Amino acid sequence: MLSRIVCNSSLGPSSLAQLACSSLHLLRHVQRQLSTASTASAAAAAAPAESTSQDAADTLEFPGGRVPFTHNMEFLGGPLTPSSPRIPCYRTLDGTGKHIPDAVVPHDLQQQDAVALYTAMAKLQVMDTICYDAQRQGRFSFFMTCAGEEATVVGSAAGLDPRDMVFSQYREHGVLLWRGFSFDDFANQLYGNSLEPGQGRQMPIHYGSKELNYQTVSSPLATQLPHAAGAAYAMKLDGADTVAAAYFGEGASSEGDFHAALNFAATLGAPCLFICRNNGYAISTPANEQYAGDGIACRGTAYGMPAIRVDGGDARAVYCATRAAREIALRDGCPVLIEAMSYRSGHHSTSDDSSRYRTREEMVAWRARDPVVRFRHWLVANAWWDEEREKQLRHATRQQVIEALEKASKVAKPPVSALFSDVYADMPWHLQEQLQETLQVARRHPHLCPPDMPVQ
Ligand SMILES: Cc1ncc(C[n+]2csc(CCOP(=O)(O)OP(=O)(O)O)c2C)c(N)n1
Ligand SMILES: [Mg+2]
Repeated sequence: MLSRIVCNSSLGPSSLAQLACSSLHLLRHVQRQLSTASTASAAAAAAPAESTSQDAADTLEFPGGRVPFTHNMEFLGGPLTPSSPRIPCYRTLDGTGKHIPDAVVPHDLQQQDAVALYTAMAKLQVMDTICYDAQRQGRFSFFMTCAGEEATVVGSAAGLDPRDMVFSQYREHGVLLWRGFSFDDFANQLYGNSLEPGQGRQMPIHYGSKELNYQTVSSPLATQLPHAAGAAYAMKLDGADTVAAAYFGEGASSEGDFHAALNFAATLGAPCLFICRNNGYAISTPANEQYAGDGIACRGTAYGMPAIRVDGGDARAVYCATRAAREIALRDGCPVLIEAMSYRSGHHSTSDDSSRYRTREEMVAWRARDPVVRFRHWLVANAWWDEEREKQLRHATRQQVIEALEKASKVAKPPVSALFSDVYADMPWHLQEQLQETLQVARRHPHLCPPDMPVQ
């Protein structure tokens, strides 16, 4: 059923009628084929050679399956219009957080898990707000929030197994928060101090954690996708019961690496979850200029993998879809594509001003659909959450984040020599020479180095 929905979506404006006609045509054709085949098989004993050539006259024998011939010259698909049919978007909570009575909820959240999921989303929101403001005050050089996408990121994280390897884009720090990355860990990375494993070699927000199975963020878009496909294939070869989870934006899906990754994963049967955050924008490029088809989910079918479109503002729906996708990937040995529809409520980054390319009305309308509030309404309706707990959580988180930033700001920066370390076990002679030269320049011109960076 799902693959049928996904296939249909690639059809054009008058496509429903076309689809009905071509489906009917196909059905009749298949019926004809079957009756031909049964007649042929009845005659097979007498004249096997003839039956084969009759069969071949009506179908194209191709590796992987028979392709039926048709006498109609039909093109599939075409440019979409606003009224073209679209792949439906799975959700379990309505826009106000009310349970939808006939929603399919195969893995419902029990109180403890639901509260944990909400807590992580609310903490993420508080941390994002404080870190955004801290960057604007000039405390560190760059920051990105995931405002508007908290349910997509934390809901999917909760649907994964902590052992699953995550390959993120950059707006998915909620997965780390869910897995136990502390505010200190975040703050140390943002300040690029000597306590962070990357030793300040990357820009802020390029988090990574070996312990939490989270590959370090890499700025060039979509490069994480082939890595994830490869890691998933390795898991399959090892007989592991884990998946690789690759996150990316709808903008990144225009990169060649996206297509290479999906095709490799599909043909190799690699248990990889491709989780697309379709948040409507790639910096200033709106989604309708990013692709001409029906979003990203339809591409899953094209590559031969199950795909689903889910309401990225419904944490419970994202959680259910991720758990189900994980089960399919491991059971059937195939990748699965999830397209989570949401909205980037914040600016692209601290270097962006989104009021230059989108209207205030649009932003206000989406902010009113805050996924954190929506999930909280469901919790409150279940009597699992109340105003007092909300106040305490936000207050305590605020204090913890501010303290973590304060502490991280006082930790020394990595030494200049960290520019050269951690590449080779034994530093080659030419790098040793360059290191000595760099140290001499830094000593001669101290103003070139940040004052808290040891020249050693
Ligand atoms: C290969 C490459 N091209 C361009 C960029 C510049 N760039 C950084 S983020 C971004 C937009 C990506 O949009 P999307 O994938 O939708 O993710 P979102 O920011 O919306 O979460 C662009 C174009 C880049 N980092 N890498
Ligand atoms: Mg985007």
